Amino acid sequence: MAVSKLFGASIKRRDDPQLITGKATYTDDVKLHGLAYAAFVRSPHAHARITSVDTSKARSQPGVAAIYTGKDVADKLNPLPCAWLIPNSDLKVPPRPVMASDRVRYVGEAVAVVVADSRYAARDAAEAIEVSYDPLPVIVNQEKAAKPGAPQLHAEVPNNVSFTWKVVGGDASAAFASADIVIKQRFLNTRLIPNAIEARAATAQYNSATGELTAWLTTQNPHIHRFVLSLVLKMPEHKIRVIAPEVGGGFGSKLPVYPEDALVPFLARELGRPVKWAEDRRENYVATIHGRDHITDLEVAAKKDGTILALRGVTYANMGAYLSLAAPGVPTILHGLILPGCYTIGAVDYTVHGVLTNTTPVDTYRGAGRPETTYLIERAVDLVAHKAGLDPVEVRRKNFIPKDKFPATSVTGITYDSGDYHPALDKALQMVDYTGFRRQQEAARKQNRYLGVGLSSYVEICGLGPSPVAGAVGFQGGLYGSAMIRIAPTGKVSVFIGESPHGQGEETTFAQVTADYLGLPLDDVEIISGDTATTPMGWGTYGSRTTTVGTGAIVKACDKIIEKGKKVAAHLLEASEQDIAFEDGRFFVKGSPERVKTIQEITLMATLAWNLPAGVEPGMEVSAFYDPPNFVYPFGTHVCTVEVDAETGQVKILRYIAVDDCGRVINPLIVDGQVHGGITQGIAQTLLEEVVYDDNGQLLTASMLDYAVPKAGQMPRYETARTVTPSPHHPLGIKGVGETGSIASTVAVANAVMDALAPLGIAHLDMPLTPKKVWHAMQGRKGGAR
Ligand code: MCN
Repeated sequence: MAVSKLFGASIKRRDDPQLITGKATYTDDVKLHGLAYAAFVRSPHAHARITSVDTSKARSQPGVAAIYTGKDVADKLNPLPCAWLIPNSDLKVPPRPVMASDRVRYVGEAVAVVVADSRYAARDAAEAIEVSYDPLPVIVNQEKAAKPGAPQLHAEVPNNVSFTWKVVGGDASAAFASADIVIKQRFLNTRLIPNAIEARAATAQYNSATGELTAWLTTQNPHIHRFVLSLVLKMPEHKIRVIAPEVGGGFGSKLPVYPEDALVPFLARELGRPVKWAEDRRENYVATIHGRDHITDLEVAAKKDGTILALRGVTYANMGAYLSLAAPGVPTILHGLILPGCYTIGAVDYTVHGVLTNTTPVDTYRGAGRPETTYLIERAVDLVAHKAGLDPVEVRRKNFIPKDKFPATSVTGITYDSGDYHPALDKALQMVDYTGFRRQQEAARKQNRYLGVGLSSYVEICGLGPSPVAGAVGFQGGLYGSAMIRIAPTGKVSVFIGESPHGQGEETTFAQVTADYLGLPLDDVEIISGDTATTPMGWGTYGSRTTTVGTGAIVKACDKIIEKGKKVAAHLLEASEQDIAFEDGRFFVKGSPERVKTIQEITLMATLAWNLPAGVEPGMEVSAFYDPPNFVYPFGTHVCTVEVDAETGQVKILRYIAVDDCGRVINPLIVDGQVHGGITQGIAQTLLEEVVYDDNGQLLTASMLDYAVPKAGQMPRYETARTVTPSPHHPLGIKGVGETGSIASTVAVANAVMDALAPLGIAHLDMPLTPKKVWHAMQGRKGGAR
């Protein structure tokens, strides 16, 4: 079936006008009669015993409707589950109560909640609650937390190690024994705070007559939230409706089910009154998940000619104080399995320790595990090049998995569906004028100016499904896509999807695919998502999966419509079904194009059901589920050029070029937008952002004044291009793109800075590459000090 007219067109996102004119409805905009407001009391200690909670003063404050402490809810609510139970890892999941009752384990953990008639009354009363704490020793560093004698967080997790996961393939020892070059390097992957424009919120209403609960939540996956809420609230799932209105940006941080997501519905049920809570920014920084935070010791074995033989390493992944919903899968399945990157590497021996510390829980942040991998492997490639005296381009070329080897199974056991890495690299080099830049760099060095060029050739694993693999790797859910298509009698189409886009643009791209496939005008197709009462079961928007699994389901549903339409058309046109063709929204008799019925006419006849062939049901409504046969593996090369100022250590990005391959592209404008956003997040990690805790577990970067969120003026102009290698197993050849920018960019910039500093003998600096850090590193080095 042709999808060629709207598919590939740069159509502006349909949801933008309402988003940018203040007309969209966010969770905090939901207004309900009799609404009460919740405010949380949060622990100021990173680790302490709760000795008493005195709510008496708060209870007498004006407007207070109710107060609940951790103890009050302990029997009424189940603990929050962890839903990625990675096998063969000795995983220990400590219980995570929705509110702490006897012990707090990170600053920001909720201890009590007040419900009052206004936000302000709730806040004031929360401040009047007196909690006494008996402080306990604190540990924030994951490597130290795993050492004997460290403060212990949970009785169920000895030594704070919640899992140890290994991926081993090939013979790493033999490879290291035969290597000409062995590189050992420690890499710190900074902890980050996801900064959605809107923080989290929850609004809930309980109908005691019907026993039905409606929860408006800032969620990327309403069906997962409903599933988990039924467990935590001890309520039947069909009595819970979860609605995700506009969520104000998620970036992975709105995937987990949080304590407040359960508590606010609980409060509405208890009080028989609707309740709302909206996080403020300081609360957001401690109560919403953080991302990344790895300490890795990596060894690389290579030959003199740049051939990479093996990788060996150990990572300590900081999980925070509890295992958040999907957290164990991030530094393991989504990180370790893709460690060889784009390269034919014969051996990997890699261990990940997931360690609990007195910090905010860490979970999925854009790229989730894969930016950490790309950072390791692409830094490693540059270090090999450096040591072997080779150009980093040559080392990449030498080790790329050749085009004719796809589908290629890596030594870590995953099968890359397709790939053709050289053209993306060639295009990036040509766009940046690599040889020209090297000449410029040479000339600049003679004047003590530090120019650098950094490459990042990445491959990533996304389009998350298939479901049997999800089960095999311990993910406690399915990973298929779903679509229900309903055509109204007048030919207008509603497509209900199980995924829940929240800024990625599928309202537009999915309409493009459906309209193209069914030969309908774009404006006649509407995409509906984000409400468990109206949409089919789906597993949410994350892991750049929405488009691959979602369009897979849409295409299947469209095929069912066409199949039914052919039966009705054959009957009405008095032809046999085999003789009916469908093209461009028209059913016609092959060879007699004048004997024709439009899809609108067929839909009307199917809906009226006056004259249907035997065995055909009335209506034009179908649903389909699509479970992909494999993941998809987008790839590309990003290249960045920088100048480092020797006087100040300031890194200036001169050019940033992204050549991505996400298979066939539905909407180039939207794909560019996704790439731009991801690159910005990646560059910010390299140059600006860093979560800092002190040794007492106090978050020092607890506001936007202290945490360096990137600003538009700090970012360069992005130059984007693409190669197209369709996914061989996806019906439309699509691969995901929502995270590629964040996966590729961090290390492109880091490599560029290290390339600039190479004449000073600096091989590696950890992120963030702040002026202070860079300037200090340059001091005392040949030509570096001024
Ligand atoms: N697309 C396309 N052609 C392709 C691939 C994708 O036209 N070959 C389009 C899609 O149809 C969609 C967009 O590009 O409009 C991204 O699609 P996809 O790659 O399927 O990614 P998801 O929709 O699953 O989005 C998830 C991804 C993730 S994991 C994070 S985190 C993230 C991101 O998307 N969070 C975002 N982008 C975000 N963008 C916004 N505005 N807000 C967030 O919270």
